Amino acid sequence: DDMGQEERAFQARIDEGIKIEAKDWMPDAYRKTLIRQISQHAHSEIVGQLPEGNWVTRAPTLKRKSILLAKIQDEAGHGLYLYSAAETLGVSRDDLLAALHSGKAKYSSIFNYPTLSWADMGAIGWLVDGSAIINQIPLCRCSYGPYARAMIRVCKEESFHARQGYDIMMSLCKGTPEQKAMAQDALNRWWWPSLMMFGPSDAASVNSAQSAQWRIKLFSNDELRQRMVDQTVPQIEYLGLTVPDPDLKFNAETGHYEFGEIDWSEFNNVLKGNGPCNRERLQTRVKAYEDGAWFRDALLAYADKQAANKAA
Ligand code: FAQ
Repeated sequence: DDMGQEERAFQARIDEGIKIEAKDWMPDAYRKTLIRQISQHAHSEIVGQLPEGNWVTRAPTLKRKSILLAKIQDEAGHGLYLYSAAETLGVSRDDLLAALHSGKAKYSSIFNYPTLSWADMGAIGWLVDGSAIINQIPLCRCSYGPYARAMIRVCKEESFHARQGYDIMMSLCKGTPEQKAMAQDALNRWWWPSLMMFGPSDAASVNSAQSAQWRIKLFSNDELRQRMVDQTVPQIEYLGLTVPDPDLKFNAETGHYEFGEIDWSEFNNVLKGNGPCNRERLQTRVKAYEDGAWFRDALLAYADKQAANKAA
């Protein structure tokens, strides 16, 4: 048995469903895994603002524009929540941001695809936030307290996002033939990347077994992906649209949809930084950070002045 006594007690607490808190003892590898996942998640929320940000000035109505703005601002809030959760594990936000800006850190593959039409705002809310919810509802019960608690509010907001996305799709599908074609085109382009959000297949997922033992992962990548397909295909049918997968079929015995092979070479390529928008997304983030330097400097100068006044 290569587990020390401390580690055995730690695992026993996890098995009992007791939350681990920031100041509790934890194995180094547990801390590292959480920093990895929570920071990747935070970066995803921040970079995830960019594809939709492209459409704020082109929203078709004032109402759609205010909803889209609120949604994008929610994502910024989720990012800040998650950076705070990561900081409880002893990393600094500056270091996490530096890793993002240098291209070292990962963020979700999905945000490296372009948003070509207004229908993409519908498809993202519906499919991307929809997938995010399926992945994140179980995280509300994960073993690390600060992460689990952050997920509760995040999931409530994601539900609003998913509904606003489906509402855009419904309007387009009830509209002119051109509008319905836009909706179908957006579904065609976002369907497979949304399935890739859940990560590699269970057979290829290097982190899953350990994360499951630590109750960071309560369901596997493939289980959650299947849930997404089962939940979404009836919604596609309700819209009168077609699933862009010739192999899709319902298995009445299992009660699940069987679907075609995911193009893992595309997924791996996006992870390597070679997706359609990887470079543009990173450049935009770095520029936003650099353009904000004067503001961070001013905040620090103000804080220093307050501290000096207090000391005097
Ligand atoms: N993209 O061994 P596994 C949102 C990496 S939702 C990029 O299976 P793990 C809301 C993975 O990091 C999106 N990389 O890894 C929103 C690992 O690399 P590493 C964010 C991916 O961690 C909506 C390697 O592949 N949600 O932002 C992806 O056990 C609309 C091997 O994979 C979360 O982050 C991918 N799709 O499972 C915002 C949820 N998949 O680190 C704006 C929390 C895998 O060893 C607009 N995260 N990789 O170098 C998780 O649940 C997990 O981290 C998984 C991956 C399930 C993503």
